[in-house]
Amino acid sequence: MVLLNTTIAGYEFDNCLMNAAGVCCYDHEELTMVDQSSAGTFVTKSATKTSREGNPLPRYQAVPLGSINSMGLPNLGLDYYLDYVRQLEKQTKKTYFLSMTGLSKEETLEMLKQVELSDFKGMVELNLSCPNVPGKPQLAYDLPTTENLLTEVFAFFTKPLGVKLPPYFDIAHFDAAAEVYNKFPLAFVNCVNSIGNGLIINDETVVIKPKNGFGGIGGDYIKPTALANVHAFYQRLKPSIKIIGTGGVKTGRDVFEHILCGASMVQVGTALEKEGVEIFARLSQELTEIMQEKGYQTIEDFRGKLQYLA
Ligand code: RRO
Repeated sequence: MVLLNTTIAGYEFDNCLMNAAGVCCYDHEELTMVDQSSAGTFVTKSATKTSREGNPLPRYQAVPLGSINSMGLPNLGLDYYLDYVRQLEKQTKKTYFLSMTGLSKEETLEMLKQVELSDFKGMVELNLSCPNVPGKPQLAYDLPTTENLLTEVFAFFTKPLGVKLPPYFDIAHFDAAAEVYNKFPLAFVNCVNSIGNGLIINDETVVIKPKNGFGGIGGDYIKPTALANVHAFYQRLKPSIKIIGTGGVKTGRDVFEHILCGASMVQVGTALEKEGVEIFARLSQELTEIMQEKGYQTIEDFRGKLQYLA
């Protein structure tokens, strides 16, 4: 008998798979589809205080090995997502993730105060890594500013909160980033957001309009980077900070590898956009078959147990 359940910050999930923020989570209709699929829960599109239209179209393009996007944070505003999740919480025992990111420190703190004062029972995923708002660098590449923000957040915020991180690419940066995140009572870190500011070209022309074609890369291109970030933070963070693995997941084998690197939960972005919510049943089946072959009954039997060459 194989079980795919998992735990983050003491909260139980029947299935370790869910959507990645930004995919299938813009409105009630999309969120309901994930909620009613085999996924263990959902995360909402990163919300700002008020709704945003985002960048001009075309702003997302799938290609054979992945995707590029420069959505520019289109969302329906914090109230919309908070109200919807609070309504669902009255009907089920599931724990949901609310993603948010302020356009300034003040906006982030104001939104978190609103969530703190509400009766929301789930977890917050604070997005420190949006690569696509013109003129706004990714916060998590500026560690002193990130530390300053998290210090102010945890001065008042008492609900479970984790952070969505961009990929880091240097061992010294893994060390420095982990030192900062270990200072806080984070429920989780989510590795990784898209690899920022790539370019995909068709014939002689870029494939998305904003930022002259520069955009966040997802899909097959980013799996090795995602696995490295999951494992680097698994090795460095205190055990109370769980890891959510995101990046390049389109088969049960990809899910297995994220868990082997240390992920307690695994999110699906580009492949969910391509295949739809049926992907969660397929990935669950494929992961179950791998676990059966290997004699694993739960994901804890192999989580983090990546082997090294002697
Ligand atoms: O909306 C976006 O352009 C976007 C966001 Br907020 C993010 O965190 N990651 C991404 O690839 N796109």
